[in-house]
Amino acid sequence: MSKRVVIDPITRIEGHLRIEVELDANNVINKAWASSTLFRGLEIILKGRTPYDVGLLIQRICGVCTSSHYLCGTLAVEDAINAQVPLNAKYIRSLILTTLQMHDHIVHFYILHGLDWIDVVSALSADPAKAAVEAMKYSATPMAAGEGDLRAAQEKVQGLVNTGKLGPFANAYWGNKTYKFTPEQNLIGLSHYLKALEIQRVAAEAMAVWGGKNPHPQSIVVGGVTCVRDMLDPARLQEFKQKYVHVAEFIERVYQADIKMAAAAYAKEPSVLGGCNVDTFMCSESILLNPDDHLFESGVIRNKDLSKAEAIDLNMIAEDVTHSWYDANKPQHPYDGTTIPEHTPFIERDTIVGKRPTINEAGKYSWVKSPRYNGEPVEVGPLATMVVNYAKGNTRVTSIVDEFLQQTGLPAAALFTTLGRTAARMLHALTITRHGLETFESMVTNLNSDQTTYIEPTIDPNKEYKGVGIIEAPRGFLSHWLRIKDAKVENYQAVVPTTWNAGPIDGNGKIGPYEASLVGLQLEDPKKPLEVLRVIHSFDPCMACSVHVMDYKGQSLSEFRIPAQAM
Ligand code: NFE
Ligand code: MG
Repeated sequence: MSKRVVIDPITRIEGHLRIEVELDANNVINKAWASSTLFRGLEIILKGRTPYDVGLLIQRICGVCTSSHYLCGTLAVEDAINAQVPLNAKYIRSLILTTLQMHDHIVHFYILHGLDWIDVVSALSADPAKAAVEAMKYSATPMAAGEGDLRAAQEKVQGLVNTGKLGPFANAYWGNKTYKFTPEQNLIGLSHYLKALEIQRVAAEAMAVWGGKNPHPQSIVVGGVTCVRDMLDPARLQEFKQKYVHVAEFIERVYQADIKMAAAAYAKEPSVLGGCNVDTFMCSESILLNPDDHLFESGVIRNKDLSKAEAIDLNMIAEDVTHSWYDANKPQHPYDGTTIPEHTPFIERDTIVGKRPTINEAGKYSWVKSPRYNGEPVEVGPLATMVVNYAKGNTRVTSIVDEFLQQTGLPAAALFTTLGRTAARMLHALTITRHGLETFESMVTNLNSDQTTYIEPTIDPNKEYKGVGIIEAPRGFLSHWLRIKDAKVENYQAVVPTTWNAGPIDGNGKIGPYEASLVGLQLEDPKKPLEVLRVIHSFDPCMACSVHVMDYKGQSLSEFRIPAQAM
């Protein structure tokens, strides 16, 4: 008889995500459903607003990919009205994205995903001297991994254990058999987790040099940027560079080393060697290095074929809401997309912990829509960027990926796994880290002869416009689609990376990346489904911000329902 397991909330992500799986007699997942349980309606809020405010309003979609929606919304307006943007502004925007990617990937691997790989309890029994020797295997210049550093990290966490208040380390599935690091490797990972808390702050500060603050920078406007004084101040330029180099060192010496350690320790762990069951991958162009060159090219690959990539045809994008809590009778291209909430309840059924409300998979079950490309589900994110650029023969990518595969002894096919997805994010960060300063140098050179940062745009109230903004956010391909009428926003649709990956089944019965990634996964213990968390976390989910309040035992204290028309 099949068994139903409900995991809600999935923690260490942004927002609300519920996963339900059905297990066979051997605890192998044969079906999985992903549900986002919070409606927000930012697209509706924009209607009737001036296009000049789009960026500032739409950036509130998210506090994690802090500047993605700000920039993407601004680009959509600029595309619509054909605004000219000076080269200096393009460089600044690119630098903001570069530091966002570095920040986001570090926070993801260490704070959100790391404890799926690192068993903190095991780290407490490690020998710090032995661990320091172990760390030398994965980096010629380890950081926060000397014997003294490791002993200090161990004592810090042991101190938490002694007080009985585990803080961020409470309520995890410690001791699960699919943890594969030795105690010494776990201690290295734990020390780097603590170091990452410090480094992510530096990355946020680097972004704030140009953005004014973080999260949610303020310096991007339709037609350019406003951080003129910072760009022209040698002290600010140097401050940025120093912070950048500080973070880059962590990515080179720590993040890279830990992923190599994980690739070695987890090379035979079945639960991380699947988890990639959608065949199409897509990414956009990103990171402007000079007027003629982006670090990453855009494209699509199909059938996991690393030998060829196609150009993206934006007309092939449509969002299906057959199983999403919206009203629409056919897939919609985002220029004409609607956001009409239509919520339906969960249904009671047996689960492994008794009768519970569960997803009604025959009906609607998620606030996430299901974007499709030419009718196919698509995985987006750093893995997509790396494999599309690998297929295109982008030598900045092939050199880094080939070096990693050669050093770890993994075949290229291993990229299409949970382990590969987690490794690809590090490789993405590493590629950016090694090239991001080229953008900075191009800007400094350009400033010698051109100090333009803004060209005033115009919007004709008697004209209708439409435009799209596309960028590569940390979680992947992001597009914002806009129509303008009477100099106001007429329609707005954001098709977000997590929407591509987390959407429910579509009207043709095709399942999206999250749900597909879980099928075939075997669980050691259905009541401690660490394997599910590890697979889902490898996508770096970002749902929406929370409105529920929980007490420390996980009891729901209250629930707030906001009618859609009030948003
Ligand atoms: Ni809210 Fe985001 C990124 C965007 S969502 S984190 O990256 O766009 O997938
Ligand atoms: Mg949307």
